[in-house]
Amino acid sequence: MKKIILLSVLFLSQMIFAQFPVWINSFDTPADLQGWTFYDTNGNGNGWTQGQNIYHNGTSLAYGTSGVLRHSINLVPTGNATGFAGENDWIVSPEIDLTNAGGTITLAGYIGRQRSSHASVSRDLYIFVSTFQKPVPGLADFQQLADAQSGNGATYRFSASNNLPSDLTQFAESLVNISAFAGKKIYIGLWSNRVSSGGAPNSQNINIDEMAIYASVLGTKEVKKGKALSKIIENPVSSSLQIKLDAALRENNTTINIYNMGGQQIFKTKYSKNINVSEFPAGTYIVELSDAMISERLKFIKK
Ligand SMILES: [Ca+2]
Ligand SMILES: [Ca+2]
Repeated sequence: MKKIILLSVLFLSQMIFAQFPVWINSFDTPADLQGWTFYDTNGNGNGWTQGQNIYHNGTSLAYGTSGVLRHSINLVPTGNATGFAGENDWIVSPEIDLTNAGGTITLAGYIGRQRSSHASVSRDLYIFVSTFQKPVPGLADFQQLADAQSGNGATYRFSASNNLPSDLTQFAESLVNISAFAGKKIYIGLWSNRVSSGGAPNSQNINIDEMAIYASVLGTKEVKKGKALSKIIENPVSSSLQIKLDAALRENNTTINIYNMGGQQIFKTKYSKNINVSEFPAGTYIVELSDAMISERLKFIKK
């Protein structure tokens, strides 16, 4: 199942030349939703959640093996959540910092359906721009975006309905151009609702295997001026990449992702003081340090 996602990323990076990852969430573990805010607005105990994907195996609904962000009105193995007809649930991301991102900025979602009869898994996305007056949006700000499509942000739509794989355990790539938010700090809100008019899709039962933002231009300045940042102790690197971690990053929760200059992820591991990169070809790489709350990116050269 992973394979298609890696291929999708490969495809994306080939399609849009030199895409740098700015933000990636694989939704693989509950820790991946740290900092996200959940709103079960109709109070039925059912809403957006992290867990295994749900799909129909031909006989009944079952859990798959992918860690996803999902919204389901169907229960496993059968039946519906109580009060599903009134679903009106939101989830809002933590702040996503695009101050270092420019050029073409693409938001990618890897989306799967839960039943073969659900041809559409379109989902509106609401993007709120952080400002000095209102740095952190509340639910009402997103509801205003959804209602009037006004306010401090914009509406987009994930729409994977035309290229959904017939295999319900697989995911289709949906791309949204969010270049308008270059240099800004944003929040992404997802709404799962039963609105039947006005154009907002009312289909539920969605699995999102991964969301990512890629930029064609990445500033070289490091973000968060004036604060302690992670540092690469010796750069260029011969065999062991040594990183002194920013105190703001929680060591036990920090993941290391390494990308080549084509924007492809080539390595992932838990943080440790010495990371063996002796097998890497000589060249320039971007290492991303992330503890789900905070991400930092550093460049290094492999000798
Ligand atoms: Ca709900
Ligand atoms: Ca995943």
